[in-house]
Amino acid sequence: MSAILPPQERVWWKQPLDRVELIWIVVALIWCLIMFFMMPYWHIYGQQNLSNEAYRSKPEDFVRKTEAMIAQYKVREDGGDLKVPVVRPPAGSDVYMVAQLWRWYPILELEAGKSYRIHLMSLDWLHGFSLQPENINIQVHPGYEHVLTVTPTNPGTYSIICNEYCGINHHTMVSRLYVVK
Ligand SMILES: [Cu+2]
Repeated sequence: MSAILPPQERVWWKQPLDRVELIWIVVALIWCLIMFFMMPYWHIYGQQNLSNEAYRSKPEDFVRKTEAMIAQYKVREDGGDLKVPVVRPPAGSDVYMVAQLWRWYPILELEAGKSYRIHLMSLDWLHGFSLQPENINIQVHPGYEHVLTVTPTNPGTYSIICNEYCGINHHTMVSRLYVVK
């Protein structure tokens, strides 16, 4: 029998299963199960997927928390004429960063080896938080607070770029993140 011709028996599903057919079904099922369990396994042991959280939140509340953090932990200003505050929050704390047409605000300075909960929110459109050269890349939506729990390990200056096209100055929506010893 070939698949080009219609089946001789119209009720083909009541015919006995061929051995080869059965083997293929079992092989396909086992492979499906392997792939299914690889998803949680690779999330935990592969260390590739972020364990991030997202909560509905109001932009004004988020701005308030961000401003409070800046007022308390600002250490200097950066970015030439742009005068972007650089904030060095205490280790283990909740830190906030606003995404807005077309900036990231403020600049964070984190300590290597310490954990932080980085909260991100957009105040207008969809933006993308991409941390270079690390493999961290998440969408930042308005009305949602995205929380990443991170422990930076290597001191250095990291780049943040917006990688969701967000308008005429999208290409200028860049910032940095400092990790210090
Ligand atoms: Cu953007």
